[in-house]
Amino acid sequence: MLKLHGFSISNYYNMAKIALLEKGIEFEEADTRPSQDDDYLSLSPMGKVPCLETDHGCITEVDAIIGYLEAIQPSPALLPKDDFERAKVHELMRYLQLYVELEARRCFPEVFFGGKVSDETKEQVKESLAKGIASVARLAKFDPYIAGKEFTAADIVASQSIGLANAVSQRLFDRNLLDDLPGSSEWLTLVNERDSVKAIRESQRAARG
Ligand SMILES: N[C@@H](CCC(=O)N[C@@H](CS)C(=O)NCC(=O)O)C(=O)O
Repeated sequence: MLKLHGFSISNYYNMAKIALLEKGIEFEEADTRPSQDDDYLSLSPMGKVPCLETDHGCITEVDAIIGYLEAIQPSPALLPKDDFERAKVHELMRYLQLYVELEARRCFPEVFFGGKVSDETKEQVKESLAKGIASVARLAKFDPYIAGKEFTAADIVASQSIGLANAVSQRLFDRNLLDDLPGSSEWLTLVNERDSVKAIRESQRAARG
């Protein structure tokens, strides 16, 4: 059986878990923290989570994990069959991760972990986040899903990255990113109603106690 390594507060872990739940694939969870121990590095070369253990070996990186799940269980699809539409979903996933999530992440130490981030970093993140969100706004359709008529892997990534980026933006820059993404509030409501996303929230609640 597939085994997903990670922990319920990790948004990347939750992206992989939502994909498994959406597809109805049986899997077990291993409560695993990121680690630089040799044992874990032999499973996940950067020591990050998620890591999906299969009968053939391990897969890391959310895009690769979702691609694998799509290949072993095509239905329900999380990627469009049409080549162009599928590329557009991958494009959105990259934009969300590189230009929104990773930029916001630079401020996580202050927003989530009680640390401090320099004013210079904050200024840079404020600017790059605005640029990143504007690029997502140009790509997003919210019709009603982020890439169009169907729920896709881009909705999964967006649902687990925009909220965290917005927490950074609201806390440090007093700016609601959803205001810069027309249609996103309705989309978020729709995505939050899915059983897979509800299950994630439930396990997060349980983990926080
Ligand atoms: N690009 C990776 C990102 C995974 C990631 O950054 N996971 C975080 C937890 S949310 C992690 O393991 N951080 C520990 C580290 O960066 O060493 C993916 O798509 O899976």
